[in-house]
Amino acid sequence: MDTRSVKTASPRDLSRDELAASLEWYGKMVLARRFEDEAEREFRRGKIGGYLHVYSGQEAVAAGFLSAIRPDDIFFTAYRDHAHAIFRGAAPGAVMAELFGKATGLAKGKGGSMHLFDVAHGFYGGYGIVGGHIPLATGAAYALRYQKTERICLCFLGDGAMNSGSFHEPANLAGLWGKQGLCPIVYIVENNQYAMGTPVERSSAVTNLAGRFSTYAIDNERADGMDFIEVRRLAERVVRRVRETGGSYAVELLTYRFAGHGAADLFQPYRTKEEIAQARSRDPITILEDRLRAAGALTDEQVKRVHADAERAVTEAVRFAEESPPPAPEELYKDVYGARDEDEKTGTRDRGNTGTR
Ligand SMILES: Cc1ncc(C[n+]2csc(CCOP(=O)(O)OP(=O)(O)O)c2C)c(N)n1
Ligand SMILES: [Mg+2]
Repeated sequence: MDTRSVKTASPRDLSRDELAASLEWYGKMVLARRFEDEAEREFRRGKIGGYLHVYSGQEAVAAGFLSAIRPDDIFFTAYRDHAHAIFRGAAPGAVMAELFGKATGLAKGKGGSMHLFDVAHGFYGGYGIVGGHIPLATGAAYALRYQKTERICLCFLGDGAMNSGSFHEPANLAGLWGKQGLCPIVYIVENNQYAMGTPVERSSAVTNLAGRFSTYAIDNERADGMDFIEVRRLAERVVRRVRETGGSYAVELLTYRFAGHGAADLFQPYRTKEEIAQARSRDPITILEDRLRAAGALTDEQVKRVHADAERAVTEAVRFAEESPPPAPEELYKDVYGARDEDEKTGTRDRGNTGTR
């Protein structure tokens, strides 16, 4: 499906709840975009080590789904994870401090951009190994039913991740367990059309990615991922179904990443400027802004205020990250596999013993 051909519904059909949620999430999406722009700048200033992948362009996907789940639900995603954390309630300062490798970061400065973690908000990470989180999310969904809760799990994954072996094994189990009402998971494929520089049609013989879930008897659908209100409607329907039945479900949302794959992908030789410009003409923030304006719910003044608030929050996040200390040396062997209990107490460890236990 070409996302450019999707029509936006009439603004007058927005319910009161939808209007309130849309206003709130418009602010969050503007904040996430501003955060990502700044993160890229800080990377170039040498403030952020390791690697950095920004989410700009894809905001309506995570926003739509995370606005539709309960506070006690959980979710997993890959390495393009800053916005997911902020959307779910992590302080922008704690996210920026993690990118800076500081002790006040969301993962104590030891995870970095790709490994955000915020269990208090149901966010189980942030994973750098493509497809590596899919088995974990599937097992977690099973555990939620096994423990007889009504909680559900969201698993965001990229189009590229669907070609990994670690996609197929859990998908098979999710189909199987889901039929027994034991796997309340929604797989949300963020089809941004590329895995690094490889377009979907060069990495998968079947380009209807939603349909590939049918192989495992997981019901699925495909939709536009650029309109927050439509994604949220879809999310509410799907989340309700998964919660009620305990069955698994998959959605493929068509979206686009506006920036390079990662901070080092400056020239993007695999796509044209025209293609990027065309995708940007359906910017999810502009689409939501237009819908809210058309509904008479957003004025120029409010838009200005939302942007000023985001600017202030991000400036404050950078200040917080800059001023925070790095992790203390004795933190080095904490929270890692293989540290012995007594070593954890003393903060020392035999460097010869690197085996995991
Ligand atoms: C197991 C593994 N293989 C390869 C890589 C290198 N790699 C990093 S991102 C990426 C592309 C993933 O694309 P997709 O799942 O579509 O996510 P997107 O970056 O588009 O959000 C690859 C191949 C990796 N991190 N892990
Ligand atoms: Mg992709």
